[in-house]
Amino acid sequence: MSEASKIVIATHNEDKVKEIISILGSDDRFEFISGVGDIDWDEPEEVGTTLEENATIKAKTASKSTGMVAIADDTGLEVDALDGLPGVHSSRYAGDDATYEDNYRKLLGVMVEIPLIERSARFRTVVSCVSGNDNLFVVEGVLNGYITDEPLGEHGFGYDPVFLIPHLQRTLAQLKPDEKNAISHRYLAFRKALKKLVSLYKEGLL
Ligand code: ITT
Repeated sequence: MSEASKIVIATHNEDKVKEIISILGSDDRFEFISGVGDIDWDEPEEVGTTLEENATIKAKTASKSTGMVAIADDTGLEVDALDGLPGVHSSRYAGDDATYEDNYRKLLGVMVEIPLIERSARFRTVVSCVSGNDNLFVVEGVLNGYITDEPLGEHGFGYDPVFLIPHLQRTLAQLKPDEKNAISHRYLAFRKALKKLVSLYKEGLL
């Protein structure tokens, strides 16, 4: 049996790493290395104007500084009533040092006059996989929902307490980690990514 391919998960966000590792599961063909703690790599500036550009910037930075294949996601919350904001600005919506709570409180404040029926939104995750300067693939996952008028639930992270899944009538933060990871935007994107990795592996390209 050939050696496992080492793949760096290029994020500095520990909450994301936990979800990604759990979604990817264990596979003898790959050794996934956490971008938080396991290796040293530069924090790239996310100067792109799209999720795809930013995911690729993160993956390229990690791949170049480690010499390994790297996989990164960039995720944004797109609110229809706000023309897709906060989108690529999701992590800094309430300012450079904003906490998760600062960001969702700002969102609730901005949307205070908007009725529930008009509060549709989606999480979009774009995953980019890079080897050195070569982009191997880009895939995405989307989860549709609504923005609540108050935070509910204590699981998850980021905007999860204000993101309602209509058919469950619960926010993402009211779902246990396994429940979120079975339906989420990140799940949908990383399962597609895993299929692509398996194909590349079988072709001997990893
Ligand atoms: P890295 O760039 O190091 O990967 P980040 O926190 O900046 O970490 P993203 O750009 O992908 O990660 O995500 C932007 C923000 O969107 C993130 O800080 C959260 O506030 C929010 N977010 C991302 N994924 C989320 C999720 O699954 N549930 C709720 N909020 C999420």
